[in-house]
Amino acid sequence: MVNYVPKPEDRFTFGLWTVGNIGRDPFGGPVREVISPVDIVHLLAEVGAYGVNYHDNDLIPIDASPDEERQIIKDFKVALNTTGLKMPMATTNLFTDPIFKDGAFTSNDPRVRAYAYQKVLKTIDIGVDLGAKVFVFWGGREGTETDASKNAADAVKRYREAINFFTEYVISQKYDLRIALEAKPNEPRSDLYLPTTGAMLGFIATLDHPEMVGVNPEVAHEHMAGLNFMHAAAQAWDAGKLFHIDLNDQLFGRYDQDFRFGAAMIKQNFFLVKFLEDVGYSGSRHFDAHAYRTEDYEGVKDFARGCMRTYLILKEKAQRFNADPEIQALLAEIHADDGAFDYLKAYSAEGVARLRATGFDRVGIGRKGLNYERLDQLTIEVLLGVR
Ligand code: GCO
Ligand code: MN
Ligand code: MN
Repeated sequence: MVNYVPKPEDRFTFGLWTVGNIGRDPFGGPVREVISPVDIVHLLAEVGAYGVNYHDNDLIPIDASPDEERQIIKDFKVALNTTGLKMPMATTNLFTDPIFKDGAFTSNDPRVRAYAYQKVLKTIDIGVDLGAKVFVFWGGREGTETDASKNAADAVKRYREAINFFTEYVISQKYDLRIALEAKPNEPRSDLYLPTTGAMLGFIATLDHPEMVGVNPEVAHEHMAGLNFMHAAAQAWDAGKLFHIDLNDQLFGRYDQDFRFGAAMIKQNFFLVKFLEDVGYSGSRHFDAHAYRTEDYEGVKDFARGCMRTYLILKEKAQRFNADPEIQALLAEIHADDGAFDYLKAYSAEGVARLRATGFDRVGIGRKGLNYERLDQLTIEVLLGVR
């Protein structure tokens, strides 16, 4: 811990597409050469990651022949076995190929929707074979530029039919696989459907097998919408739906930055790590980010090591916060509760009568200072390393 060395129990994972990102952006071409999935696995092992996740086409080119596909999977398995890396999550690329330019499950064209289903079924089979326990759906192109093109309620209906189809498939195959839905407000479409983790949680409740479906919230995506990511993760946790998490960083209101974890908004990320550690989240801590475009592959390793190291530093800061006597004394005061109103935790007619008969010192309670300035300053001092 003192050296912030990643351990298997930290469950730090990276996508093939993260450290394998070649630095293309809308204004410029690649700045790094493509490296093979096998090389990526070795790079991740070198920096101390626990696992690697993938999209079907990060591993197998969309037009690979069956022979090529078999060879690629074989080589990948050898790399996993040699390095001991796990492959806990798989996902389908339903956004890069031009066929998906108007979405996959929400496309107006039934052929596109059917092709997307076919692609997902295949990725589920291969993913399970490689060891995946979580299957992520990120609807990269499920959205619009013009709402003249689609009915937004139909789009949600189509998305629901798709997820219901896949949960039935997983059940029929007796796979040990859970589904995690990832929200994003925009980019690459002008507006994406089901734009926030909260929207996803509402949607899950309408599915045929809600128990098999949770969320994969991403720091950057809630930040793009100007939302408090930790609150979204906490709501998902409360609902028993935090199946996976995409860690990275991002300033509010910007393009999809996908920065190194902790690179931009350290205080938010501190409260996130503290939350995950306090509640005992035990799933993958997946870094869905990529190195700055300025970097070569040594810089990519710095990036990957930095994600994990910052997480572990923030974890230690959370322990420090939890052990700080002054902070804990303030919290004890703030959270004081003598149980006098426990009768309101469940409704009863008797409770209502009792409540009606109770007098409150409204002015006195409203006048009392809460010491949150002091508490926040102490938090900042823990973060800045002076406590
Ligand atoms: C993004 C998304 C993706 C997904 C990935 C796995 O903004 O590009 O976060 O990286 O997480 O497709 O579903
Ligand atoms: Mn993202
Ligand atoms: Mn993501």
